Amino acid sequence: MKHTDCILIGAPVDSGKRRAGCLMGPDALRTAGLAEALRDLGHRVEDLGNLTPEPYSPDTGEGPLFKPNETAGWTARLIATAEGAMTRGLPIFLGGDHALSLGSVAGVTSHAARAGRPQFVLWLDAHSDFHTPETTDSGNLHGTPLGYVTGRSGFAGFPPLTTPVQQENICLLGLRSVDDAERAALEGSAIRRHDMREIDERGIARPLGDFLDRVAAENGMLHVSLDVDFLDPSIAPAVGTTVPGGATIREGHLVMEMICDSGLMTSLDLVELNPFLDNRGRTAQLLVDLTASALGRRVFDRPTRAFA
Ligand code: HAR
Ligand code: MN
Ligand code: MN
Ligand code: MN
Repeated sequence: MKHTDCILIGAPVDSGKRRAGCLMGPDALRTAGLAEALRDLGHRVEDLGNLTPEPYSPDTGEGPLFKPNETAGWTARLIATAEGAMTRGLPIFLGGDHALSLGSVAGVTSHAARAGRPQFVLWLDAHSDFHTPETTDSGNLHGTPLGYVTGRSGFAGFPPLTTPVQQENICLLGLRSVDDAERAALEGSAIRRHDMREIDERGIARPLGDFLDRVAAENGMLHVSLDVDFLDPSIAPAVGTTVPGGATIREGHLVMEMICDSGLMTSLDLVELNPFLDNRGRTAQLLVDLTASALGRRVFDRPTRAFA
């Protein structure tokens, strides 16, 4: 297992939805021992502490969107931070709600473009997060990161996107809550999408393996965005938007183990953890364990993709 320079970036973004608490996420992940778990695997770990948004004009509360200016300030800060971190190692963004991925994904994608490599995105989530400010019913911007990074219109006031992610380079895994406007837009797109029904029928290894093969074939960079609600709420209760019928502990670990075996992951988000809703830290601990699996923790070494 090759040793990696892991860069922990606290992003206590809490402006992407109305229920507060994700601002405590980065410190919960630290308390659960994220840095120690990665060091135990032989990696170097640097913790940049917690970011703040770039200056923004106060949100007035008027209009359909919740805190658009604050979220735009976070997006600008995260784009710049992601671009810088990518030159030094593997950034791990400690959320914070999923609005942080407007910035993390846009930033790593602009770095990939400069390096002349295609950016791929694996989205592990109950939701598709493909809204725009014009299609969202809730006004919650944590439902819009994939709309922003693919270059959909309606993001006035946000940093202009230098490089959109190509639709066919995005894979959604774990879907079980998709709004009508998102479904219509997804069906007209080249985004790969796998709902829980398909995972029940075919297993999670096949769609993931096919996607990882494509990333490898195109020498791509791979950003993994792990939303806590990808997991079933019975094992990961600390999230505001629980949807029953999610991934099991083993499905979560298998995804991370396959990502590790592929050697392809270049950046990672851990998002939507709301420690205020947790049960004795078990969700934070599970995220630490899943991250450890993605970076080499295992019971035995075995041939790559023996099961594919
Ligand atoms: N689609 C719904 C909305 O736009 C719910 C979005 C919830 N998103 C997250 N992250 N929790 O996936 O409001
Ligand atoms: Mn999400
Ligand atoms: Mn979600
Ligand atoms: Mn909605």
